[in-house]
Amino acid sequence: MRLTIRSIVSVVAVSAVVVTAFAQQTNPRFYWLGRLSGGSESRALGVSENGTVVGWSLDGQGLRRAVIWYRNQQGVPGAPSALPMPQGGFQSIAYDASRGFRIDNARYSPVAVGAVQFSDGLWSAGFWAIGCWSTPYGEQCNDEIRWFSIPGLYSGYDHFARAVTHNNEYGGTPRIVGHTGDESFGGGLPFAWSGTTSQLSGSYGEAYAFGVSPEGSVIVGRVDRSPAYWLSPTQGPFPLPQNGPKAEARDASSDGNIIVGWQDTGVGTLPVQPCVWRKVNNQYFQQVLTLTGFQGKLNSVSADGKTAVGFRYRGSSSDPIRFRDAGNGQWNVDYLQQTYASLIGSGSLLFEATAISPNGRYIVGYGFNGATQRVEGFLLIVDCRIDGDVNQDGVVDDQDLLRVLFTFGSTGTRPEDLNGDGRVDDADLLVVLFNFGRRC
Ligand SMILES: [Ca+2]
Ligand SMILES: [Ca+2]
Repeated sequence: MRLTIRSIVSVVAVSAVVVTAFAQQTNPRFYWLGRLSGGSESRALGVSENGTVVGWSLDGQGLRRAVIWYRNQQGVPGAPSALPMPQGGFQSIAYDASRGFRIDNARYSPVAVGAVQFSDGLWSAGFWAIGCWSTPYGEQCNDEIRWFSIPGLYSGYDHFARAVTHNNEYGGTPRIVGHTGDESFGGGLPFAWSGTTSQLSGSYGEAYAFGVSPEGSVIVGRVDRSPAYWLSPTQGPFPLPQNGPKAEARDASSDGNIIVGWQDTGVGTLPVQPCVWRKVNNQYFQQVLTLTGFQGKLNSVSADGKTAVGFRYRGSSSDPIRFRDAGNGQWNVDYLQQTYASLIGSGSLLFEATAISPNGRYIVGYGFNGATQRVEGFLLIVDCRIDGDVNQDGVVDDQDLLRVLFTFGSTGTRPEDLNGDGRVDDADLLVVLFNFGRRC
């Protein structure tokens, strides 16, 4: 029965993708993220709603260490901080980040999910957070961020926690998803953790959970060589239409109506294509986002399903792509290297966009930093506009307040007239005060 439905919904629409240059009216920012001391390279793999970035950096011994980049009061990311290594661990990776979540009587924030490799060689899935618990004496918290191993996984296998919900902002079910094994080896089994660990339902030889929607209602991944989704640990896997021998779902929008990933058609010299699965009338339709001579993959999508990021192959290298829903069934594509060329600077090359925050404000990835001559993670703040930021430096502070006060009573078009009514008055002052301290 499922096969019949599947063949009906396997409508492959090759989309006309429009390449456009986007006007930069949003005061975007771009930052290279550096490396751990002595390390030769880094990757940014995940970003939370408030622009905290996670990933890995090589350390002085050439080992991978999970790192987190916090941002200062002005919104500028600092040097990477190594996430704590649990006893017996020697390598680690952080794949995704959220501001935090609450499960039963525990609260965790911020949360970086990933894996630690222990001295027996096996990778163990878990997360880093400051944990707090309600007790009869009030809430008790860890002093600092620590590693929490996800219990109840199969012993003797590698495990990787790949994605986390962003439910501080979206409600829903707090959830971490991941899989056993390495992508390059067979035998993966997907799991989900919501305080307790569940194996995702289904009978398969090889399956992975790579992504979860921001509020946890849709888990996406792959079963054998086909893209799939789950609605809960016990509901699924449900197939997504594919065209070719292999395809993979990587991330989902908040309502689950948009799932992004890629497929390999197995045909020709450019077989790997970015894909969007769009749910219409309770059926998913596949849309292949392709241009002539274009191959690539999508990694991540915003909560509203309107912006997806990934990369296209360019010979032996690659370059980050961004697709934006044009609202008429078509998608606009742009290349971050070109769109933000003036911010990135000459001599630097971006390779891949690995994630976009659910609010669409932050994009992370990695590339070649011409200034350091190293491969490093990057953070692109796409939209740096904040109400009340008169001088457009990305933060609402006393400078903005003074600008309004010193021009109080002026008329005409000026930046201090924040509500655009032609007059600087108490209404504009209130805009600054209500947003005081906010940063992009
Ligand atoms: Ca300001
Ligand atoms: Ca005004």
